[in-house]
Amino acid sequence: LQRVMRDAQNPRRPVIGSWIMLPGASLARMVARMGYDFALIDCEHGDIDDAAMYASVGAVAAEGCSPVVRIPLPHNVYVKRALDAGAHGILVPSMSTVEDARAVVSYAKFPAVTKSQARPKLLENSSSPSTVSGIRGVGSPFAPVAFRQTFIDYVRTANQNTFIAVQIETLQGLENCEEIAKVDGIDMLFIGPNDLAASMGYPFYDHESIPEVQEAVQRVLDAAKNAGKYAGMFCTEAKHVRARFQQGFDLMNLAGDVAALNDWNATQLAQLEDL
Ligand code: 3PY
Repeated sequence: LQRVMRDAQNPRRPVIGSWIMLPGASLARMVARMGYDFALIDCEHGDIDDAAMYASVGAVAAEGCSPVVRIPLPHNVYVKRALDAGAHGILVPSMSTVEDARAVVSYAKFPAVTKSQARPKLLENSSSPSTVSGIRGVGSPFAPVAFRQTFIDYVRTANQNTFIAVQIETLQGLENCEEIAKVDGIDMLFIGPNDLAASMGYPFYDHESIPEVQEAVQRVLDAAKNAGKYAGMFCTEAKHVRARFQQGFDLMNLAGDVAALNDWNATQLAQLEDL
């Protein structure tokens, strides 16, 4: 995903993904073949447990699409499981403080090479891939498969390659978004517009129609761009993806499996209502 994001800057194009809320490798494989840049496996609100997450991540990666896991909370165990399964990136919901943002980065990054004399033999030719250092444990044999790398190449380059996106979707997160964006290792601010609107006092509203929420959206976009980071937005229709891309966002999802199932059935059934 890091490479996809970089390549999408020049010439500029939107990076687009689909949201997976249902378990199953077959479904994940199907979505991954639809032409999206990434598939978001939603372990926050989706019906996807740890075993299903592993299966979906592997299936998406095998199709050459980037698996991104939305973890339930900014906790070490969720970051570890998602990255060890082979997620190319994580999306962390409800990021509200700089401290939590720094903690997530440390969970997601291996310790950086700091003592050249003490480098293990196999790593002897590696340069420290990132200035960001963390506490992630080395050991998953599955993540290298998802990146089509050898184990040692994966460990050497993972700090550079794993993509960390955090969701700004609370009032506190909005207040701190400029500082969160500056945290080294955070790659993207991603807006959860429904939660953001709810935390601003507008639950159950169409956030597109509330000027105050749209000002907040612009503020988060500016915070990301001023920090030299990517900006992402949750979208539910192609026209929203187009508009947000034109506004300056880099990455958008187009709501996925459950939404498509609901919409298609509702539309078709409505056409038969007169019978
Ligand atoms: C939001 O809109 O709040 C989201 O997080 C999308 O799932």
